[in-house]
Amino acid sequence: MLIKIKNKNDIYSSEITDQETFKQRREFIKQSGQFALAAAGTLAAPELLAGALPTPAPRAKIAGVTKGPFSTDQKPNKYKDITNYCNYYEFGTGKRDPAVNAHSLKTNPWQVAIEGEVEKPGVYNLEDILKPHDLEERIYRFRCVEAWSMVVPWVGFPLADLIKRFKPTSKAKYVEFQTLYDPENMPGQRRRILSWPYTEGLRMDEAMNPLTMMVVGLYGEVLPNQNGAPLRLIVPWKYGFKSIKSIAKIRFTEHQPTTAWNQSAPREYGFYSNVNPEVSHPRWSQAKERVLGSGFFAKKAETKIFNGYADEVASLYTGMDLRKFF
Ligand SMILES: Nc1nc2c(c(=O)[nH]1)N[C@H]1C(S)=C(S)[C@@H](COP(=O)(O)O)O[C@H]1N2
Ligand SMILES: [Mo]
Repeated sequence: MLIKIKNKNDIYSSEITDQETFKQRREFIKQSGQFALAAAGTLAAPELLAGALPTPAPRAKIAGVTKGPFSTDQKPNKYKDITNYCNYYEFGTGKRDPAVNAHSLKTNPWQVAIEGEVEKPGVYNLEDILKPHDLEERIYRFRCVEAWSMVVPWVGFPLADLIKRFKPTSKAKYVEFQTLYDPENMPGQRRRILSWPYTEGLRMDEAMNPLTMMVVGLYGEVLPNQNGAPLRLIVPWKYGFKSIKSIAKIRFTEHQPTTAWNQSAPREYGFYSNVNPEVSHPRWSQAKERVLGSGFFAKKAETKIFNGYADEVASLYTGMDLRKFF
């Protein structure tokens, strides 16, 4: 990721690319004068380090998980890579930082506030949020805006099923999500990297699409903190930053919500953020991706429109100019 630094006390970042050449990175280190952050950036190739990655402690197995629809037949990435190569700025901007730091997140007890244009608002215990839902495993492709991708066996259930239970009103056109705000246990929130809490949003039809998942597990086990425990979103046809972690609030709104990355860099991160090889990020192409685990020197893969999920979601955007609504 490319981190722009104004001065020591005013650190803000734009989403970051690890597709950059090492030369650019060195240039950036020179310019930024912040070696610590830049050094974290040089760890952006887990393949090179694979041998050195710690095996994460096993988490509790989730019982009664069935095979869900929409799974890709691509081979999932290793648990080690998925849990050691994360973006979770509340725990640091380096890919390894969340694995090292996210143990300080307290996921129990956990509550989720349901707010806004909805018939059954309230603050619900996580158990009550999860109770009625059967859990399924879906192996999804996942594409970060930084032009790397991986394949992940998530455990969860369709967001649509949860939304229906709370009965949105006819005014509910969008859904906004917020991560927990807890600067004491989330050290990144003590720095002005983004405007906290991390916020994301979907149009109602995107939220109701059967691909959109509420996720509680990974590889059949309870989700590790660094991957967004205890409850996160997964929207597989959008860039990774839409898939907000550790959700503490779900708000139904009439108007399009602001999102953390759009607020921080509106020219770079739009509301829709659909994976689209034809629409470049202002600072890099989105045409190709590096598949994690394929080796740092492996040929890059072609990025597919909607991350390969066009059959399921292209119709949501009929008539929209995807360059304008990026
Ligand atoms: N709260 C929160 N959610 C977040 C992020 C974050 O920094 N904070 N990073 C996003 C980005 S940029 C990506 S690519 C994915 C990464 O998910 P993973 O670490 O489980 O692969 O989480 C997204 N959700
Ligand atoms: Mo990302």
